[in-house]
Amino acid sequence: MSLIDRTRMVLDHAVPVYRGTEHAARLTAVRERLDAPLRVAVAGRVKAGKSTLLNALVGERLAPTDAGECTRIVTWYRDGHTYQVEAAPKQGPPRKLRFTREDGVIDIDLGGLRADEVSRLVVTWPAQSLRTVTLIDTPGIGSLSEEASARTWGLLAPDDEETPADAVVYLLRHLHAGDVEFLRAFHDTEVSRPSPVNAIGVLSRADEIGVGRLDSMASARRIAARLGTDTNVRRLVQSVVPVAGLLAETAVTLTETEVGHLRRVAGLPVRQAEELLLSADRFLNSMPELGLTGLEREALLARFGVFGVRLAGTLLRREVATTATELSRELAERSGLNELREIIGSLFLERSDVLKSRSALLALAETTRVCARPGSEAVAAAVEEILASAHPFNELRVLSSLRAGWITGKPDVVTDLEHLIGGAGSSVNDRLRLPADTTGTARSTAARDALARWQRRAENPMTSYEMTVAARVAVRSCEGMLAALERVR
Ligand SMILES: Nc1nc2c(ncn2[C@@H]2O[C@H](COP(=O)(O)OP(=O)(O)OP(=O)(O)O)[C@@H](O)[C@H]2O)c(=O)[nH]1
Ligand SMILES: [Mg+2]
Repeated sequence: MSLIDRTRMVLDHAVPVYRGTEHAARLTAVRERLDAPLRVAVAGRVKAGKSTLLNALVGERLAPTDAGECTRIVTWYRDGHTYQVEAAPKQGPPRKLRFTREDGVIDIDLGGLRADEVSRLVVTWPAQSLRTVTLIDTPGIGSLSEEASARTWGLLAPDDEETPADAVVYLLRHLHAGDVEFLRAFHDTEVSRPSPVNAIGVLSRADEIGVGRLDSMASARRIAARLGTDTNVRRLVQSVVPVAGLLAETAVTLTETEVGHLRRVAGLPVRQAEELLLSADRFLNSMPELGLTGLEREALLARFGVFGVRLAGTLLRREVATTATELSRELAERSGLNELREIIGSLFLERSDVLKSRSALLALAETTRVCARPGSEAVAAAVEEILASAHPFNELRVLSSLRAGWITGKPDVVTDLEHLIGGAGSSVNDRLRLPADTTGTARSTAARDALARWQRRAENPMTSYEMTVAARVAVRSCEGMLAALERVR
């Protein structure tokens, strides 16, 4: 039986046990969540670019950026049939809120509620990108106000409540001591402690790293790679990718008017364009013959940043992109958005059943701990049994132990192990480190080789205890892959 089915079954047993208690509604919600999209929170320090990146992932400018009351409220963006915004006040029943939309940006009217009176907003929005994932925007952690930070903290590292997020995309502008502390608290859960299993790091506002120079993304990539090998970071997030969020958001919402304005910049000789873009100030105030008004220039800067204007201008001038559609595609690729999407796909979405089961079982374990009832002991034992024995959880535990440095070995052995257990994506080809289009005999041979290799390691008396335990898990992973390949044949 699959992990999610086992989880469903134990929840089905638990619901009647807690019927009539204050926990009943929560358990029903936990049960329903198993069939709903994965919940991914976007978190990070104040002004790290969270809302902007969320918009890029959705493909629409839904989340408010910059100022405004709503940036201080945890906001869910989920798919649905109608456009709707609902507030869950701390006191009283949920209520529908009015909203307007201008230039694609939505503006929510809190209807007299203060941000600190609202525990969360739920925006229901029909969008393809929200079919498989519900995105949660969170107030910045840090200096805005203690209360807003506390809300994000409560969402991601709850003590006695269900964890509303199954996974987190954590934005770092530069690594800050507060980030490490925050991620630690988030990962301080029972299944895997500390655990990088459900967190991805994003080096955000990547365009600003090279102060808007054309090679900014290359610099950001180097820094992200370095962060990704830092032991402190590795034990907290699975990998770190650089993303220029503003450019990503603009790329997926690009308008013909904007492209028209960019063509003016592209039409300049290279030297002049470079001079014009030496600083934001120059771009706004010099070269009246450019044919763009002050407002138009300001709008371009707000949407693209200096880096984006420079990059888009260059792409148009060199005819790497000639239409709005081509430009949008190029900018999305170069902003790092596609890479982030792929990583979210392979590390979160392909594994969503495991991550959802994990959240559900942790919530259930917590309920049985705080409230004993006739029958609750059996439920607790069943939960414990799944958490301790289900193969996907064993893989997650090995992954966290590897990342924490508790399992060590030669670098190529560690890399092999990390891939086999799904640390870089859970498809068979990701696990076997094969090109995405590999199929047939080449793939089954690779799986059999991996099985033989890890069986030898598991049985070798010279292998350390920790590595032996890990090797047994890898053997199970290989057997699972072979069985799956057998089924598709
Ligand atoms: N240059 C540049 N600016 C960005 C980027 N991402 C966001 N910004 C700008 O930074 C400001 C804050 O962006 P938000 O997306 O609101 O950041 P946030 O993390 O949601 O902020 P809070 O919710 O208030 O903590 C806005 O002015 C954005 O336009 C980026 O990748 N590059
Ligand atoms: Mg925000």
